Amino acid sequence: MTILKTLAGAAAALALLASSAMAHEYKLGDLVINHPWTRATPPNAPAAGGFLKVHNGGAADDKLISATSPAAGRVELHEMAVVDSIMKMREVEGGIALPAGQDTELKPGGLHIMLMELKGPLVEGESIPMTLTFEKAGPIDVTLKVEKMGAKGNDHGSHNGAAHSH
Ligand SMILES: [Cu+2]
Repeated sequence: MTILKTLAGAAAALALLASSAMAHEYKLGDLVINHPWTRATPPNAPAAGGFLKVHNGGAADDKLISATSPAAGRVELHEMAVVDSIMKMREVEGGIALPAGQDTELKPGGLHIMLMELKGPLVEGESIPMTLTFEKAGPIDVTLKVEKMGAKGNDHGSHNGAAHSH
């Protein structure tokens, strides 16, 4: 590859990065889906959590009923619940409710998307394609940003990379 081509490629990649960093938000009908993300995994990790925020600006409740990703053999929707004094995750029956006029946040320790049967490790900095399907709004393709291993997602107010120190 010539230097010129390399530079052009780098510029295109940068432009893509810049635009996705600024607008990592999706609109689907009355729903706004904000910053889908996941975490880097160690080799051979069987599963990873997926997180995002949904604002339902409509007058009717909606529901996240399923998700699929080419990076995972199977994707489930999970909630955390205390079972016999132990916090465990389990599948949410009927999907994740998105009440009208409200924000619903999927985050570590709470509701989340579970990528099962991972086809390979998730690498920090990469993006994972995912299709989300809502009961009323229908399906939408999004990408999950892969953040560092153990990221808690508390610092997304200022999502500029500089805040990722923990
Ligand atoms: Cu889970």
